[in-house]
Amino acid sequence: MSQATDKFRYHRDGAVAIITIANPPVNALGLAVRQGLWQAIDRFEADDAEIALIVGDGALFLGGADITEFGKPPVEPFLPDVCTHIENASKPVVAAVHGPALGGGCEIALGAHYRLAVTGARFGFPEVNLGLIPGAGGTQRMPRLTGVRPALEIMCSGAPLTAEKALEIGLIDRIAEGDPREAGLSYALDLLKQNAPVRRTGALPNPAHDAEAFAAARATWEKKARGQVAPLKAIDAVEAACTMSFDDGIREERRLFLDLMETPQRAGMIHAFFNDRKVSKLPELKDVTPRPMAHVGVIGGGTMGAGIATACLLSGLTVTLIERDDAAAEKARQTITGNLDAAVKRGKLKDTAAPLSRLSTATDYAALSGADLAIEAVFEDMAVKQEVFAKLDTVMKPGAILATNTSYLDINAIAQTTSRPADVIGLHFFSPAHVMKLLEVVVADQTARDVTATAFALAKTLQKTAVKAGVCDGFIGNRILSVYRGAADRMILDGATPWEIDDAIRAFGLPMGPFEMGDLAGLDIGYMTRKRKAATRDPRDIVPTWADEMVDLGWLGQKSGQGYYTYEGRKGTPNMAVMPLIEAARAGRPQQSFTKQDIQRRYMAAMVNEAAKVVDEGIAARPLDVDVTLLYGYGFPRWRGGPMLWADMTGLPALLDDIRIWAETDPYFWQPAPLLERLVAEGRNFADLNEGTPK
Ligand code: 3H9
Repeated sequence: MSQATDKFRYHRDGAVAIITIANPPVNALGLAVRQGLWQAIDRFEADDAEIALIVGDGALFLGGADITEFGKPPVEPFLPDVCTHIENASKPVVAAVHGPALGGGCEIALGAHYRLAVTGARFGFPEVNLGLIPGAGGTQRMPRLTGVRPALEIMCSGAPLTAEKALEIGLIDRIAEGDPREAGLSYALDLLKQNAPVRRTGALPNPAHDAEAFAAARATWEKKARGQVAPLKAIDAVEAACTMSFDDGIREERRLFLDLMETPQRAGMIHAFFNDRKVSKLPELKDVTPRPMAHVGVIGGGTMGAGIATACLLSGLTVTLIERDDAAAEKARQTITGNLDAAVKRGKLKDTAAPLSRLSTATDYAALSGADLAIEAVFEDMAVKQEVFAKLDTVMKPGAILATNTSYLDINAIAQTTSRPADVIGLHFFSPAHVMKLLEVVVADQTARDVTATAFALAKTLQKTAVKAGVCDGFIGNRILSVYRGAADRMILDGATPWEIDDAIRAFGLPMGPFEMGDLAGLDIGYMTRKRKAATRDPRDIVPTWADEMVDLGWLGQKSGQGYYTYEGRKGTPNMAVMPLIEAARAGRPQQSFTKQDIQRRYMAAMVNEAAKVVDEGIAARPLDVDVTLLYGYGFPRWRGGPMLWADMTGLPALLDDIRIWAETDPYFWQPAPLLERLVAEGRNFADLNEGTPK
């Protein structure tokens, strides 16, 4: 079969033609596979086989369309036509699914006349996670089999279904145990025996138009999608299945799909998809074997330490938590138990007994002598941390890793208090540590490569996304945060209100604005950071005096009932009592009004400019590491891909022009990043520095 042979096998087993798709690693439906499938169906039609069986080789059935082809001109045969070609076969076609059948992979199965799944198979339409909708007939065929409700749920959420659920809703016909080829063959022979006819899903009547289901789905996804357009388009496409002929519905689905393909949201989400995989691929860690990791010590049982311990317990690790006395240890145990209870409620855990059996608490560091890793999560103070590390150095076994969860402090200085700086690393978790996906792995000057590799392996065990960062004040994320927060404070001084800024940032797609976020985290945190930095602050820097005054007044945000907002429970209304404090700080400064777009542009420019410095200094290895950090640690909307992609798409020259204009009145704050200037001069983008990243 010409060029498709290596991705395909066409075999005869008696009356059955077995079509095997073999395109590792995920059997994506790239051009060669589509051509091969088309030709395989033609061959099946031409020979004397009585029934065809489609199976996937390797770990799964089919992972969907080949995402690396997106954004390039599509080449025939198009996937929807391949599905229809299968459906139009004059003899029955069976799909035998194992592992995931996703997106276009699920649509190939729907094009077949009969569907079997082996236990463990999953059916999903994850296109919304790529800013798309199913585009190969899924929105038209699935509701014809299952009705609209399950189709709306799976296509808007992107979450896959188990084989059992797929059988229950009528998506598939049979479940079997064991090897998909054998199970499929036996099903095909059964069908032959029964003289089973060709059964075309596209020929089924339109699904009933369930107006209530559509209204409910629109209401839910307008809220949940927060600016993301694809889920709402998926609803439109499923509705077309109810109101149009099958052929018109397919055309409507294709139109919506191709429209979405042109959107920046599609580009943003595909950028994020590949970055998720690229971020942990570091050339310097290739072929480096991680150290063994089963027993973790956590020092400090506050919110952060308890969260880290919870994350480790949820992932099957053994945890010894050190606190200063029995009462504090007991309190930490209660916090962890509460976290685990909440995980049970969220369906993440069956019961708390097993993880709790792996938890011990102690007040003596000697209890850590058998641990493979210790993670310190004590008070953010250099002297306190150095004392902890000196103690760890005396009790930890040779080869154990000593990690700090500091969010700002100099890890080189911490490492120097030990006799083994090569074993010291930063593991910066985000709060709540058992929920947030990001782990900044902060590599100090002397950190050994296998220690870094172990940190990445740990992140995988904890199901977190690890980003490598270098040592500086705030590493990647908090360093950039402190600058865009600074831009927000400057806009307040120049005439914007905190609430206008929060509104604008939410409208941009973040779940919260910076001032709501401050209220949630506690305004004393920023206050303490300002105090810590006071001695080294450049006199040209501005200080948000009102923010210090708020803390002095006891306005700490949600926990004290008022901050930038006043709270009834967790719902806040603007606290106008802040305005006189702000107005006093503004005295004598020229005032201007800011539109939403003005606010968004300054905020983003500050973020990108600092990020460019972070990349240039090697604190982040590549622009994509910044994008991943902001996505998983700071609520940056996934559909925008990340701030560096946003900057590329917005246009670096115009962004640099703006920064230069703002620098005329505030040259200290708006110092253009040298990397940004170089890229503009060379006509390049940040993406060009993400070497090898598919665009
Ligand atoms: C679609 O189908 C649209 C249609 O409705 C209509 C079309 C007209 N294409 O994740 P892993 C790569 S949209 C190309 O680490 P796992 C991935 O980048 C598509 N490449 O493996 C990685 O490469 P590398 C709907 C793909 O075992 C390698 O494969 N489908 C694709 O942890 C291994 O990936 C989806 O959205 C692809 N479709 O998980 C499914 N998928 O080694 C997306 C993966 O160079 N994929 N790669 O870094 C997944 O969710 C997971 O990959 C999967 C396997 C669950 C399949």
